[in-house]
Amino acid sequence: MPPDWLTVSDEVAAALSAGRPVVALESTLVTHGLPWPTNRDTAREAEAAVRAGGAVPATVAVWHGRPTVGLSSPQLDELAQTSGVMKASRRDLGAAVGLGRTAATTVSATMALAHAAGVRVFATGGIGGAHRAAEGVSWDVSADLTELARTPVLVVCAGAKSILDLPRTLELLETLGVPVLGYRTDRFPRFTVADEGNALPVSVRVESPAEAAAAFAAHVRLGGGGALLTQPCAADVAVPAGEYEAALGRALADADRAHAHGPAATPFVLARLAELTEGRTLTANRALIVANARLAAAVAQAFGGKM
Ligand code: PSU
Ligand code: MN
Repeated sequence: MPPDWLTVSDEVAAALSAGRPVVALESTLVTHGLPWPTNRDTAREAEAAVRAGGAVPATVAVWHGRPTVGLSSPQLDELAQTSGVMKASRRDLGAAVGLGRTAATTVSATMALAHAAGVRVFATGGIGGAHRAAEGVSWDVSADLTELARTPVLVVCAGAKSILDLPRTLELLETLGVPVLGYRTDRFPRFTVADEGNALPVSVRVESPAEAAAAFAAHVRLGGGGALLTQPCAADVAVPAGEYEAALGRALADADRAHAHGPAATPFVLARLAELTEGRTLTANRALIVANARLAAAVAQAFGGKM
């Protein structure tokens, strides 16, 4: 039984009580990560990919003060079209609930609510992490990492967002005891950036959804928290590293000039990158979110009753 403060949609509740696979999806990428109407289309496509994979999608948000696992289509469309929605990471959930707000949930907040509902698998684009020059300058390290350390949910993603300092993000994941499973890869994916020349290691490679499920289930049995299951963006839409880094240099400088810091930093830089690459990062971002939703459905199936 979910706690009384949590709304779980009828479809998701029925699937959970019957032991059928469910995949959580987040809402911050809809309100803050992608522009209208790509955000609505991506959210619908991700839900459809989960269904095509034989699982039930459960998009998560706080709806007028009610933490909700399994938004309806009209709710999702409304979120996608509304500007200025609150972005809630783990720390903001209490304020959103206590003050009756509607809020989009980041990876950290989505993990917390998915876990409260009993959902073990969650798909997103790229997690947050250590921002470039975070140490001693901004201390901007995403709450996604601390939530991964404590909450037993498997997050299927294309690594961490490539606007970040990826080597430091990987170091922090190790420190926090978060396994990084590479799905048929040895490399930690770089979100929308092409995988050639990537030398960042995952902690273990898995070859199938069943292996991912087995490694994660054992991690949790041994007292662990969350884990990542990572796959790179499809090569035909990923942005070459050289081109990406040039655009990112400009986007980060623009963010600084616009004083886009803290929770505003990531949305600003993603939007500016989309402009500077003439939409190529958007195409890549959309494709990788949908691919992750598809893989998450397969892993949720592989769990069966094993956890
Ligand atoms: N994945 C995407 N686009 C996004 C995000 C993930 O493809 O916009 C969101 C997630 O909600 C993630 C958040 O938790 O960005 C990280 O924000 P911050 O860097 O402020 O922690
Ligand atoms: Mn941050």
